[in-house]
Order: sequence, then C-alpha cells, then structure tokens
Amino acid sequence: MSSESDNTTEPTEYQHDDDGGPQPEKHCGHGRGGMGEEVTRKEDKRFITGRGNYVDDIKKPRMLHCEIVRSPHAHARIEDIDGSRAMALDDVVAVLTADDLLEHGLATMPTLMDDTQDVLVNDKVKFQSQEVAAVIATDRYAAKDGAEKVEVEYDVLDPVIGAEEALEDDAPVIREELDDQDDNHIFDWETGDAEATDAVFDAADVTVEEQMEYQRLHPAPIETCGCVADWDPGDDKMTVHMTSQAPHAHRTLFSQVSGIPEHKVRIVSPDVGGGFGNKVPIYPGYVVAAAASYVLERPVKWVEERSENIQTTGFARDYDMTGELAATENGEIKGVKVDVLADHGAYNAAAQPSKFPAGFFNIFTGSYDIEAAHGSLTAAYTNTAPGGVAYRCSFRVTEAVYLIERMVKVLADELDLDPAEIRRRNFIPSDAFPYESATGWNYDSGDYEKALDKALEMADYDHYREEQQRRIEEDADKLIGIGISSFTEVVGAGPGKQCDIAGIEMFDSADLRVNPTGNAVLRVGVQTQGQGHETTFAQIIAEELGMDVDNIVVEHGDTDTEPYGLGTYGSRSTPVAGAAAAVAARKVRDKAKSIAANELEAAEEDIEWDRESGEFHVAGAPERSITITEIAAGAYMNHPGSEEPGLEATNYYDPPEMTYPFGSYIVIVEVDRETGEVDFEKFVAVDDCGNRINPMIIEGQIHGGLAQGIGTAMMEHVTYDDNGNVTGGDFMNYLLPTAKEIPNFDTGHTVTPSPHHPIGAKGVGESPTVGSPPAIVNAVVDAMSHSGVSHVEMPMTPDAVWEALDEAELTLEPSANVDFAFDTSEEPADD
Ligand code: MCN
Ligand code: CUN
Repeated sequence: MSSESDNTTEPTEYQHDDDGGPQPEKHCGHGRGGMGEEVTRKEDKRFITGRGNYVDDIKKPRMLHCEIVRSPHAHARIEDIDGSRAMALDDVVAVLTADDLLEHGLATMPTLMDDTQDVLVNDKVKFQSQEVAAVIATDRYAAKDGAEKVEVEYDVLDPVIGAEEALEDDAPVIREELDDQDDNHIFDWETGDAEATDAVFDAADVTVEEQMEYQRLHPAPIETCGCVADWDPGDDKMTVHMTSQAPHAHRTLFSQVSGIPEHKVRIVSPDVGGGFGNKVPIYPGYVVAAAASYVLERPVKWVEERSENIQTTGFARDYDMTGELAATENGEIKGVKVDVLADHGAYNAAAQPSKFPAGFFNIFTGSYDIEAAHGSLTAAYTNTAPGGVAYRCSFRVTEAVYLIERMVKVLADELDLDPAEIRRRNFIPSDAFPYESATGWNYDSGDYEKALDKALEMADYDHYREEQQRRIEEDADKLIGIGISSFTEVVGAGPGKQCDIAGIEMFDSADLRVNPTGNAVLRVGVQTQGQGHETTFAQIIAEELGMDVDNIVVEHGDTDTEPYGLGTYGSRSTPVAGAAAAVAARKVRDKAKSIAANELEAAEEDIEWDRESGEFHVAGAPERSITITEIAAGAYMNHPGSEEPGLEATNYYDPPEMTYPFGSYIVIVEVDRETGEVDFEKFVAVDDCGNRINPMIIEGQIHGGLAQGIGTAMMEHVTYDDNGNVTGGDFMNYLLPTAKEIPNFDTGHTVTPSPHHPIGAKGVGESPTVGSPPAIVNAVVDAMSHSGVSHVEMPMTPDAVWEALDEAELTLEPSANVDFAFDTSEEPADD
C-alpha cells in the first residue's frame, strides 16, 4: 500500500485557536457542529437514559450460558478432568475440555503477538485462574453450580513468579512444550547505537543512574469482557457479539482460528463499557463460547466476573527498568541508556519491542534532543497471566515516558538545577521538526517550550518553589513537592516501519454516504468504548461538508456493514480513521461540486467551496449558492451525465507517519512527614493534540486519563504471592481511585497541528495516562529530594513514602529522627 494515495492534506486550513488556556474556547464560528465546537455527545442520550446496549444486555431465544472452570494453581499438570457430576445436574448441557476443542481444531488461539495460547488447558496450567474446562447450562447460576462440580486432579508444580527468578538457572521451565525452549527466556532486544552511546557516556561530565519498576497494572474497564456467540446452521454463519476494540481484526482472527470463512463470520461490538486496551486481544472465553455454540447449535453467552477479568485478561507494564543519563555540567543531556527486564507472563502476548506494538518503547528519548541512545531488554515467561502491552499506553510509550521523565528529574537533582530549566535546555527546538530521534523515530511537529511555559504559568510555579523552600527552612510537617513531566507521545499506528505486523501496513477506513434527503451515514472501522466517536467523527464530516452535525450518524462495530478497519488502540482513531473520514468527505465534496455546477447552471471551474458558509457558490456571485444537503437529491435523481448517480465515497487511509502529541504536566503535592500521605495541591495539564475536534471531549479524555495516572502512581498493583496466587485480583485488593482521591485538574492546551494529517489532528486518548505518572512521582520525590531521596517506587502508598523519607533522614542526620522512627525499646511513658 502506498502512502502516495489521494490523501489530500490541508491541515492548517482551520487552525483556529492557538493561545489555549483555561479561558473559553474560540469556535470555528459557523455553529454547525464542526471542528473546535463543544458539541454535546450524541451517544449520551442513550447512556444517560439507560438505553445503552452492552453484551450482557443481549438475550437470544434458546440462549445458553458458559462458565469457565479455572485452575486454583499457578503451575500444575492436569492429571484428570471429570465432568460427570456436573453433567448430572438438570440444567447443565455440556462440559467442554481441551480434548473436545481439539476435535474441532480449536485447542489453541494466537495471543496478541507472537505466541499461541491454550484455549482450555491441554496438559499443563501456566498461571492461576487459567481456563481448564467450560460448563454450558441453561442459565448462569446453573453453569456456575456445574463449574463447581467439575473435578480436576492436579499435579502441582513449583511456580515461577518474577522475571528475575524466572531467568535463574534452576528455575522450572514453564513452556517446555515449545521446541528449543529449555529455559524461561523469551528474547533479547536492542535498539540505538551502543558504541556511540558508550562514547558519549565516557566523555560526559556527569552521569546518573536509577532503577525503577513500572509495576503490573490492569486496565480494569467497568464492563468486563464477554460475548454472545450464535452459530446459525441454516446459513453456516457465526455471529459473535463481543466486547471488542477491533471487530474486523477479531473477525479475521476468529476465521483463522475456527476455519469458518471470513464472510461467514460476523463480529458485532455493541456499546462497550470501557476498554483501555483490555479489549484489544481475544481471550479463551470467546473461543469457548463460539465452539459451544457451534457444537450445540444454540446461542451461548459468556461474561466474565470482575476477578476473572483482573486475574486472567491482559495486564499491562511489569517493566523493571534501569535508566542512565550522560550530561555536561550545565545539564545538556548527551546520551541515554535503558535496560529492561520484562515479565511477559505465561504466554508472550507482548511482542518484541522491535515490532508493533511494543516497538513504541523506542520513544524513550522523549522530548529531548539527545545525541546518542541505547536500549536493551530481556523478556521472560513467568507463571502469571499473559499480557503486558495495553493499558491506555500507546504500547510501551508509558514506560518509555516514565523512564525519561524520571531520569531528567534525577539529573536535575544531581546537578542542582531547576527541573523546568533543565528541560528547557534540552528540548528539541520547535524549528527542528520533522525531527529524527537517536532511535530513528520521526517526530512530526512540536513546540515543547511553549507548552511548558504555559503550564508553569498556570501552576504559579515560582510561588510554589518559594513555598517549598519556606517549609524546608521551617522544618514544617508538610513538605511541598513540585513535579514536572514534559512528555512526547506517539500515536496513530501507522506507517510501515514501526507498525509492520507480518507485512501488513496499518490503515483505517471510512465510508460516507449522503442520502437523497441530505443527511448522511458515516461508517468507520474503528470502535468507540467511551471516547465519543459518534460525535467527533460526525463533527469532521460536518466541517468538511458544511452539514449540520445532527444530520450525520456514525456507525461502527458491525463487520457486516462497516468497511474493514484495524480498530481502536494506540489513540489511532483520530490520526488514522479520522483522516479517512476527512478524505472520504473531501471525495464527496469533489463529486458534489459537479452536481452543484449542474444545479446552479454554471461551469464546474466556476464553482467555489466556502468553508465558512458551508456552501458551494458561483465565483463572483455568492448569492448563487447551494449546500450539500440541497444538492443531495440531485446526486441521485438529477445527476449530470458525466457522473454516476449517488453521493458517497470510501477511503482507506494509510498514514505517511505517526503523530506525536505532547504536553507538560505540573503536579504540586503536599507530603505529610508523619504519615507519608500525599495530597494534591494543584494538578496542571497542558496538552497539545494538534487541531482539536471537540474540546469538551478532549477535556473528558484528559480528566479520565489523569485519574488513571493517579491510580497508577498512588494505588494500583497486580501482586502475586510466592505460590502464584494473585493477591491483587479484585477491587478489594486492586485499588482504583474514586472521586475522593481525584483532585481538581487545571487543563490547558497549545495547538501544534500535525503537518501530514488531513485535518492537522493528533490523538489524545492516552496522553494523560502516559504523561502523568512521572509528574506525580517527580512531585513526591521533589518534596523529599532535599533529604537525598532520589526515587520512590509506584504505587506510592503512604507506607512507601514514609519509609523513603525515614530512610533518607536517617542517613542524613541521625539525630533528627526521633519523630519518625518507632522506638520499641521502651514502653511509652504514662504521664
Ligand atoms: N479528539 C479530538 N481532537 C483531537 C484528538 C482527539 O476531539 N485532536 C477526540 C477524538 O475524536 C475522540 C477522542 O478525542 O473522540 C479520543 O481520540 P483519540 O485520541 O483518537 O483516541 P481513540 O479514539 O483512538 O481512543 C483510544 C484511546 C485509547 S488507546 C485508550 S486505551 C483509551 C482512550 O482512548 N480508552 C478509553 N480513552 C478512553 N476513554 C474512554 N471513555 N474509554 C476508554 O476505554
Ligand atoms: Cu495501549 S491501551 Mo489503548 O491502545 O487501547
């Protein structure tokens, strides 16, 4: 596929708002709901009135229910499975095991990347709660009762928890069924130029190093995963309603796994209650439900419980990183190194960082003009759930941004430089774009200093620096910390080099049809899970065709009717499908022009399009004008002989490059020295996602993502004990932030359009989750850096913060510690 297609680019045509900030948004002004207008979300009416339609709302006649029997052990060989007691229950219809699936060629399925996973365990369990058998019954309760009666005999093996342990010589081999796999090592990976980087480090005035873990997280969407599979033996067709971020890709996978031809598989993704990356892969439950429906010739529903979702579906992160920076004494960064130990769980769903999607880790040089960079990584299998790639992350960009933004703070402290100033000294200058990084990534556009300046001003930075000093001098109980993150994101997968999956270049699609009465249907290959596509995609069309946003309906999520698309992840919907929508609209506009000429009885060359009024008019005679709506009927009933009837166009958009949104976040915290508790004083987020479609929706995206960033930095962690039991596997133990933990956010923006995107837009959906954790950690560390604290691991619980401070103050001045160290040698005096 070539990128030289008719992807016309006019990105800055309606660049309309460059000064940003908390003041009210300036609109395009035409009021039809086009670019930049705060159109109320079209989808909200059905959500707010309880009329959403989620997978678990779907009920079909004769529908059966599927419950999965899961292993209590993390590593165990299955000796025997006996389903007879379950089958003896009245309402149980079937018990399925790996043997049954094998008969239909469905025993294994591809993971997101590079590996195959058992659908139901064949031989050996590799993580706790792995799928062992399935019970199909006439209702959910019966299925659950049945699952409890399935008897499984296990030979329990030693589990391997933690990547470091997994790579020890005597560690039990988890994937012994694979040829050539006699240990738990998956792959090594390298990027950048080791020699050049070493040279820069050797010559540097100063080098710093810090080890930091990005803990295992879970996307935890409010709606868990599930499906209703319905095999129709009359049409030989499999319809699966499922929680999917990528219905077409899932159709192709389903077809490949099942052998049912692709045109006989229909995937429908109805309303999806949050995805956050969790609904990118397929999971065994989907395959089991489809297999059961095929065998039993009845619809089968499978819907996860919360703990099943957290314990078995794709986790994220679990990167143990060591970062190093080399710099001159005035803080000019010359080189960056990172070494990673990655826990990929029992199956490799995370892929090699040289490939999509994990390849996005290559952005670890961040927003800085750094001469030399080198990265290395080792990945290991462990007896934990597979995953690692996706959680509002742009595929390892989160880890990369955390690394570089934390390291800049470490360097600033080492050199005793202001963390804002050191960033300023190293930013890629705004006139250096397009910019190629030391790891070979091509940044499209950026103006980092502008975003930082704006954030500093909004945060009242100087005031808080003074306040911080005052508290230190007064030896106050509550310390002030100021954290900055000036991150660069990369979204919009994407062009070949970085996004090549088995030779497929990534594109997305839009199919626009204007009806004879002048309203329109836009069908897209991406899938919303709460991002508001039904509104923002309609706004793109409203802008391009001068139509009213209310006259455009956006459809997605049904592979029978939508054009083939690769789905929503890596904040690619706007950069890729949004571009496809704009280009399709421009094709329609081109065709409409000749119809306009016909209707206005003028030559086509004399017809002009006026974006402001949304009309075609005759050059020099603006009163002779016509709208798309008015000419739609003519396109069908009165079309010029030179044109086919109809008014529609399709575009498959193959982006020439990715887009690089960015931002500067400033977090001001108060750290209680007595308790280690952290309070947010101020949270400033300045984002730049190029031209903005709907500022209100963007703000919603930012708020949600910042909340998740706070969860990441302060609360969330999927933990395991030595036996491989998930100890953070439900909402009692996996702490998500609630409204109580979330402060007010001050959001602002700058606008630096993408030069290659048809409407100059970049993605924004993941920026806040990617950008905020390092700002928060930097703030907490900053509160304590005068005591010598250089790092606190996430999640920064009060315990962890208190300990870091206690330890630092002990080393600093032993006598000053009476307040913090518990003295257990004496009973408290009772006076
Ligand atoms: N937008 C805009 N102007 C821009 C950029 C974006 O108005 N310049 C709008 C878009 O049109 C879209 C929304 O903001 O309505 C997000 O757009 P985009 O950044 O393109 O991201 P996607 O639509 O591709 O959404 C994916 C992204 C990802 S990868 C995760 S993970 C995530 C996220 O979005 N999951 C979410 N935000 C989420 N928000 C909700 N409510 N639920 C999820 O599951
Ligand atoms: Cu990285 S989570 Mo989103 O890409 O679906």
